[in-house]
Amino acid sequence: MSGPAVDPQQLASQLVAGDRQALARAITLVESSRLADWQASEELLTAILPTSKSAARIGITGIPGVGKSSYIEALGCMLAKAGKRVAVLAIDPSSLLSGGSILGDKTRMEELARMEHAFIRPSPSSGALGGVGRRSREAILLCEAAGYDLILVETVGVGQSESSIADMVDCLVLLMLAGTGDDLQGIKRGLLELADLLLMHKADGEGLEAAKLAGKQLQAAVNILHGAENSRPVLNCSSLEGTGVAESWTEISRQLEEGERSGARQARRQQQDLRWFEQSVGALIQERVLASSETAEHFTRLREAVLAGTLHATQAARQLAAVATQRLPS
Ligand SMILES: Nc1nc2c(ncn2[C@@H]2O[C@H](COP(=O)(O)OP(=O)(O)OP(=O)(O)O)[C@@H](O)[C@H]2O)c(=O)[nH]1
Ligand SMILES: [Mg+2]
Repeated sequence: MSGPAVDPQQLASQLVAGDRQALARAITLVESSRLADWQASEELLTAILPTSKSAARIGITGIPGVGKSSYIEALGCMLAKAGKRVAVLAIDPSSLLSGGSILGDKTRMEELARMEHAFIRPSPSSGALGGVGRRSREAILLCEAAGYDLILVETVGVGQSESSIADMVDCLVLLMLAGTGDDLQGIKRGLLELADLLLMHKADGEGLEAAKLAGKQLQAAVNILHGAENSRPVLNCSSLEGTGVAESWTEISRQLEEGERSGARQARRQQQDLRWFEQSVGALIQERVLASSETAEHFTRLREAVLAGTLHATQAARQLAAVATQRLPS
């Protein structure tokens, strides 16, 4: 963050009171990689913790262009009109290349963006593995504290992202396209296993029949994957025409209610929190270690050696750990 120092307590109370600009500023603060913002960020998160309500967290994933933003626009508008407060965290993978957040997603959610009870936030993925923003979890907590009922997290479902997105939501929706080959469109089997609901998207116009057929085939494949008893539903959906959107919501809310009743949702969140803690420890230690310019230089040299093949990755990591621990106060 630039400009004058923020007052985390003030920011927290504005955010809890429903001030959308305060929420946007708060997310910027927790996303900041500036060391100087860390403390304010922690104070902010501590301040909002007691007020955090439990919103439903829903992940929307799928290959680029499958229609994630369009689906969120259709679903979000439907829910906002029904009186729900909807927050969207769109993790923009293109920012990996540009180094900044691109507002493209915002334009594909035009109606939702104009709605009084909606909040849309494109976030850079900060180069973190997997297209899920480095601080997406904190952003989710901030949206919850701001009183949103539903948090929709859009992320592109390629590469490493499957486990990270599944690790922060209560329900993961995977959008698929018919007729793009048997390779599951570059989507890893892992993601297919993790999806709680699958949508055969763009089931409209000339693509309708192909989508219906592909949907049936996908359902058969998912039944084998999970066993028929424990399978996940595949639904046809067109965000363009609005067909299947309400049905998809019926299924999502059924799963959320079922998870609430059985305790599965709470158990899932506990596991997610544990993994979050463990990952954070790793990431923080790395950040702290590299905060010293001497160790950072060492790190860069070792990286080059690994790249050149003159040093084995494990060896390099051990060497860095040895240097770093020498520097740590005992
Ligand atoms: N026929 C049809 N086209 C759609 C539908 N939904 C989206 N599209 C089109 O598909 C294209 C991509 O839609 P987006 O919603 O931007 O897809 P996305 O998955 O968010 O894309 P990225 O964020 O770039 O990964 C756009 O040209 C949309 O108009 C649909 O239900 N039917
Ligand atoms: Mg999109």
